[in-house]
Amino acid sequence: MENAKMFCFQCQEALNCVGCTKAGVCGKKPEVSNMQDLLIYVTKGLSYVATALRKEGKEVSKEVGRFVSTNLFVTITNANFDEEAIIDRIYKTLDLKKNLLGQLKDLSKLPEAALWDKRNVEDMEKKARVVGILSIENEDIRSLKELITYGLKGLAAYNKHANVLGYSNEEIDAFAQETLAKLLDPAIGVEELVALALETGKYGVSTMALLNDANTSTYGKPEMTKVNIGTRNNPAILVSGHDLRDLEMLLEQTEGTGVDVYTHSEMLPAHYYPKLKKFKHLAGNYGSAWWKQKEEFESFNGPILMTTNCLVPPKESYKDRVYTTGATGFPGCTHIEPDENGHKDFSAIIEHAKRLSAPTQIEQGEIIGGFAYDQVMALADKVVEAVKSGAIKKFIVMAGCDGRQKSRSYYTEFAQALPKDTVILTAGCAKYRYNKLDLGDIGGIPRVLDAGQCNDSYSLALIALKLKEVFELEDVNQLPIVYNIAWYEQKAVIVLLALLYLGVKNIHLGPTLPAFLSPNVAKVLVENFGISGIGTVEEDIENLVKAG
Ligand code: FSO
Ligand code: SF4
Repeated sequence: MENAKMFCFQCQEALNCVGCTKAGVCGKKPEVSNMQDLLIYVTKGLSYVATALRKEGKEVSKEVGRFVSTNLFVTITNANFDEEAIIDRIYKTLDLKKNLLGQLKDLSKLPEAALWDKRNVEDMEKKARVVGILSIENEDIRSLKELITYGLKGLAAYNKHANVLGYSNEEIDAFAQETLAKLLDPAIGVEELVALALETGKYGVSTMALLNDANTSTYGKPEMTKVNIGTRNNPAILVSGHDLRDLEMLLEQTEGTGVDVYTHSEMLPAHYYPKLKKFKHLAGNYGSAWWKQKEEFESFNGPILMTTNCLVPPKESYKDRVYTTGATGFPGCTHIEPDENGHKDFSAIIEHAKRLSAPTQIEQGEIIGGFAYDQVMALADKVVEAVKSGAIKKFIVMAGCDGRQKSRSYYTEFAQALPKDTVILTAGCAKYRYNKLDLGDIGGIPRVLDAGQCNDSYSLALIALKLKEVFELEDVNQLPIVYNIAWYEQKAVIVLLALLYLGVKNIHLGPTLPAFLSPNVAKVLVENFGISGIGTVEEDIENLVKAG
């Protein structure tokens, strides 16, 4: 790695399952990757100072929590490719830290990250080269510190979505900052880090619960909904990412303008919420998972609003139609900032849509979803009866992410090969591998139950805990539920840590195990939690589904 221009191994597509060293497989350039490393470093410094202030009994404002969350979110895979935007966040972080340092009584024993403050790009580049992932020599410590950092990135993303809806939790913010501060400690050991990883999972559960609360209180409880996947004849805007508040503001501003709005990828579950689906011009869902966007954004014809990841570097042919907001960014694409009240003005994108043609239809029909906790509980009698009668023999949790690697066809083949007395519980963009297959239903219960976005994996965990109660079992692992989870980026890491914290064992994780797991750390996960990779479809159907 001596001559590497960058090093990143945070996602499932890390080059050769080792790490990206020249440019990211995702399209992230070395300068961006390095500045993201520096942003994480200064965010740890800021978190250290905030934690020290709390220890002195002083109050740390909510703003610090929001700031830390946004910084972490900006560095998530496929969120922000704009070096200038990242440098700007570094400056702002240094300003905020300076301000907090001024309130701190005891300035002795502060780590370098808490004091470092250089604002010229040359110094920043130099520093960025020495604070990256490989600056930690011991591979097990590095592995655990990165596992926790990635978990915190996922947690931050969910926290941010809750924050924009007016929901926050001081304990979650304080935990994230305290943990980031601990990661600066060169003496922290393996045992402490393993415990911290699990604690991160615990806070992952709280954050997903907070977001669930924010979403359902604001938009109502998701309900069974059929979503149109064809198109209408009006000009339209495509909304991708996960931020429901952005979608809501856009729906309000497009109402009565003659411009339709379509969801894309992880925005699909917006249709399941009563207060969002009531908008008549929310016309349907266009396309599939994030990685197909190069073709789908082309044929959509209208402007696209990226509210969060996953953004793929846009082709020149449609780049002028891509708008970013929130944590996302791409050089040359228009970025929409909120005003001081969080309101975003989407008039430019709406006017842009009016000048363009309606989307080209690429498919027709409907998909069904909205099976989050409350909807499944409304069907509980049916579900319990089907399990008792043997009509449903097993539930397979196939939540997580989709990705571009060919090996992911495993998930489509696995879904197709499942016996007809099984039901898939899904959430996240992983669903696109099988949500358009005609897998039928069991006594009116669809064989693919989509709970929603990746964070709605929380709902799947709640369903499992409820079934444990109904069937009077002692352990959630005694249920006829198996876990075959596909991961891609860091939100899947917090979902995984959350499931481990909830006591779920024997999770199969694919299509490959994370590059950031050292052999020893992988061993800990195998021995303590029974985590394993995937095999062939035939082997896995035999071992996971038919056995036991
Ligand atoms: Fe997918 Fe991307 Fe939702 Fe991720 S669109 S891959 S885990 O951002 O967050 O499921
Ligand atoms: Fe490579 Fe993934 Fe990092 Fe992008 S996010 S540089 S693909 S490891």
